[in-house]
Amino acid sequence: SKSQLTYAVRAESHPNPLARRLFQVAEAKKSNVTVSADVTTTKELLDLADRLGPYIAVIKTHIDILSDFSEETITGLRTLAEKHNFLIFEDRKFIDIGNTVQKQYHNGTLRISEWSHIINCSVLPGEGIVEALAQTAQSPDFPYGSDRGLLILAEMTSKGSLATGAYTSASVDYARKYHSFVLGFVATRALGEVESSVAPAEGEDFVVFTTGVNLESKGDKLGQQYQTPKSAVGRGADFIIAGRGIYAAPDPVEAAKQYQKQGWEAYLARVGG
Ligand code: S5P
Repeated sequence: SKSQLTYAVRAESHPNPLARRLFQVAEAKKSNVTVSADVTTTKELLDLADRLGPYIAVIKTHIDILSDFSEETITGLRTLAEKHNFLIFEDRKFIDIGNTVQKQYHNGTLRISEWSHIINCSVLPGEGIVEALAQTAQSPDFPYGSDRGLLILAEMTSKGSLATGAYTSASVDYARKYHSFVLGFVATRALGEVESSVAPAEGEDFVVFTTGVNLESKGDKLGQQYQTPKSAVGRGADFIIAGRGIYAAPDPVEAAKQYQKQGWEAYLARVGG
C-alpha cells in the first residue's frame, strides 16, 4: 500500500490526473477533510461551502436533498470550488443497470457530470455499473475530460451493513479492472488485504475515503457508527468524511478546523512526519 507515502509523493507518481489533483489540494491546504454538507437548501449549502472552504479538500453533496436545486446551486458550487480550491463529490451512490446509471450521471435533472468531480457507486449490480460510468466519462464526446473520477462504495458504516466479504472483494476487482476511471474506495479501512481475483497494476494507488467520522459521538439512533479522525487515518483513510460532526456543531468553522488539525496530525504520524 502507498499509505506510508506523503500526498506530495503520491501526487507526483499517480497515473490518474484527478487523483493527482486531489493529493495536490490536500498538500496545498494541509487538509484531508471532506465535509459532508447534508443541508437542505442551496443557501445553506453555498454558505457552508464558502465558510468551510479554506479548511477542506473536498465537499461532499447529496444534491437530491436540496429543496431548491437550480442553476444557481451549480454555478455557486463551481465558483466556490475555484475560489477555495476544493473538489466536489456528489454522493449519489449509483446502483442500477448500466443503461440507467449513464442517464442518471450525465444530463438529466441533476446534471451531475457537469459539476461533480467525484462520484460513487455500489457494485451490487455487478461489473456493468462500473463499465457504464467509465464508458460515459471516457467517451470522446464527454465534455469534462479526465477531470472526473469514481469511488466504489466497498463497505458501509451502518450497523449490519451487507457490504462485506464477496461484495468488498468484487469492489476491489472492478476498481482494478477499470483503474483509469476508478480513483479508489469509500471504505472504513485500506483494502490491500482483501482477496481479489484481479492482479494489481504496477504502482497501484487507490485513494481511500472514510465516512462515519465524528469526534463527539459514537453513532446515531439510525445505525450510523462513528470513529475518530485518528482511528480512520490509522486504518488507512486518505480522506476523512465528516457530516454532522462539522455542519451541526455549534460553530462549524471551529469544528472544521478541529477535524482538519486532527486528520492532518494523524496523516503526519502515518507517513512518519
Ligand atoms: O458507509 C457510508 C457511506 C457514506 S457515503 N456511510 C455514510 O455515512 N456515508 C455518508 O456519509 C452518508 O450518506 C452521509 O452523507 C455521510 C455521513 O454523515 P454524518 O453526519 O453521519 O457524518
